[in-house]
Amino acid sequence: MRISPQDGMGVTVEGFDSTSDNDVRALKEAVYRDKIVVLKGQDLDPRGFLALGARLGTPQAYYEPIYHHPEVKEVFVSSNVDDGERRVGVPKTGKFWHSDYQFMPRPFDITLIYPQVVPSKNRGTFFIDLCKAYENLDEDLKLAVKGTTAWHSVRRYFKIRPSDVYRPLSEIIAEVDAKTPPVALPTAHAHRHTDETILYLSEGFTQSITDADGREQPELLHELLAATGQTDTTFEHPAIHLQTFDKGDMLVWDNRSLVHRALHTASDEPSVSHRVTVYDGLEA
Ligand code: 7UC
Ligand code: FE
Repeated sequence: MRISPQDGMGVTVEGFDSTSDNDVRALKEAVYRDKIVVLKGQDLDPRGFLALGARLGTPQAYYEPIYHHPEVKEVFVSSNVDDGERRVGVPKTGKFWHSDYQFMPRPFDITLIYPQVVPSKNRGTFFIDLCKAYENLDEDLKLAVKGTTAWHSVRRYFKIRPSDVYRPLSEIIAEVDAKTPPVALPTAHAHRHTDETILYLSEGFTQSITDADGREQPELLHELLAATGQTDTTFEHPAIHLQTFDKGDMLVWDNRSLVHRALHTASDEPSVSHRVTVYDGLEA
């Protein structure tokens, strides 16, 4: 396989062979070193896609079954295609800054996205590197982050399921809060697989930051989100990388270092993506 750097962030890989131990090892190294890897010219069915994910770690099926691929539950389906009968997957997923499973006790280590039906315009995913973001904080903010805790929740972006129709909203919210209570992590913490410090917060899932005495620090949260580029509605902040893709490309990224945000086509063109997420190392 041949690795070439991209402008801004990440690498592209030509000639990746998902059955080669050497290629899989090199892919994993590239994910933690370069953060985003675009594998060109992949041709895998959902089972083959899951098998590749399983070579990078332990795949996890998404906790809400409405996202599951009908044959392979570990494959998460994002799709705006609705034939009026049986819909597969969920439309407009991840259209906000986040890291996958950031609202769970353990977020995923690696995410793989494999676009299946690729619209002609407005396709891609925005990324921001939260390790770089920590490095670039001014000393005052670094000091302010020390000893604080960030709280993450799915509440703002939990999607109503077909089975929720006619249920009281209060009951659904109570269910979400019981099933996925907010999780706490040190705002800045060490990456599990590198020696970098991650400023682990997102505009979509981080609901608050508390100081060592448990007091909420809303201004600090806002300042940090702004410093990382996550409040820039023009997406021109220098930290933002737009990753585009063509049919056959597979995107593999370090889900702990990066926050991402899907760019969904504004037209009615069909768009379908498959996703596999894995834990790399099962110890907590
Ligand atoms: O529909 C979605 O945007 C899914 C989102 C709430 N969670 C994706 C994840 O893996 O955290
Ligand atoms: Fe996502």
